[in-house]
Amino acid sequence: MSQALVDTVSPATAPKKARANGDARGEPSGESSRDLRHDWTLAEVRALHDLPLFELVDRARTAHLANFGAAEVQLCTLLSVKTGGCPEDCAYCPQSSHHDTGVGAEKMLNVPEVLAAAQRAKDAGSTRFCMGAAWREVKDGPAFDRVLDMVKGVKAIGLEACATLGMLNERQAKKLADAGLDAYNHNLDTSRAAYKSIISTRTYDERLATLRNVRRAGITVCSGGILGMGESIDDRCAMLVELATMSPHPESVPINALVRVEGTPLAALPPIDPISFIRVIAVARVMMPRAMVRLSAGRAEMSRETQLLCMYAGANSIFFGDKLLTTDNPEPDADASLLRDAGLTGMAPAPSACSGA
Ligand code: SAM
Ligand code: DTB
Ligand code: SF4
Repeated sequence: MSQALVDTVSPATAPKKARANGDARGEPSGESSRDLRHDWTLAEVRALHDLPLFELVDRARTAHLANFGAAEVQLCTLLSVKTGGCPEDCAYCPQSSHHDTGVGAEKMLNVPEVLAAAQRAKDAGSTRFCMGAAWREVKDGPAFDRVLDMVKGVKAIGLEACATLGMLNERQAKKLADAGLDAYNHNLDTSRAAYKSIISTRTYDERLATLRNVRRAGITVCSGGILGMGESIDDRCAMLVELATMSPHPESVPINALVRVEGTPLAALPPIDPISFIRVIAVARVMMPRAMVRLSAGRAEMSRETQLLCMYAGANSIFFGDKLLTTDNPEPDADASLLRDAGLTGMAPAPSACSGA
């Protein structure tokens, strides 16, 4: 990792505008202001989506600049702490035991291994560390207790801690909150209507119930979806309506482009058109102006220009590190060059991430 990028995330480069949504600060979202809407209809979101591209991007940029610094991008690192062998049948996922992808069931990582990776991520310039497990749901017991220790350790290093472990009840969410977890990622993935063609082993309502449990425990909500799974434009808009009619809005909205993995049922789909992808980023930014819109999986197949237009249209976070969970992400040096060439800087750590609490 180049020293120049590490330098950009020193507190001296703290954002001109503080992140307004309370993400990673353990605060309730600051959602009292009138510019936040929770009553979006599919028809108006579709109209927004279909605006001439530059008009849509202008609106997104205005919403972005009202809430975030113009040039700041949060760097986050992902780590799969329990890989493969998952009983769910998510059609996109290389870790499902229903698909023959070459990703086998591995042993869970131990706490020191995870904390060593978290320290490396911090040293490389990341301010958020997200731990993923190929589980249908959290089960009480030693594996969950180990995750709690991982969360405590990641916080002690001074990073925002995020986890994505599948479904969760309220008591388990509370335990994660007590361990210091800042955010829980649980994606809606797509619209309610399209969901059934992607996953049969759990319902959309179960996903929403997990998100409610996360919210009730005081953990910030990270929820978004995947584009390029054969969904319609209305499906994309309907997914954003589900998210933006939550009150408060999710603090984080990851938008993934499908990583087409050989052996999954979606492997032969065409890649999503970059302009279609950028439109969804821009619509998400307009609808949820204070959320972190996270340009997530799929960047390895995107041009530099597509990625930069996503950031101009409101994406302000990327996964940093050469691997996502099981698939490739751009090399850190390539990302450092991308940000440097565009005059973008890594976002400074949120105060709570520095406390070691
Ligand atoms: N097992 C947990 C769950 O599903 O909630 C957590 C891990 S799961 C891998 C986290 C998210 O990764 C999924 O909800 C999905 O949105 C995303 N994901 C998985 N495979 C993907 C792929 N091939 N392309 C893009 N995103 C993917
Ligand atoms: C999210 O929305 N995308 C990340 C994170 N949340 C956990 C996961 C992407 C996984 C891509 C496929 C893989 O690497 O296995
Ligand atoms: Fe399992 Fe999560 Fe992959 Fe679905 S997305 S198969 S729940 S690891």
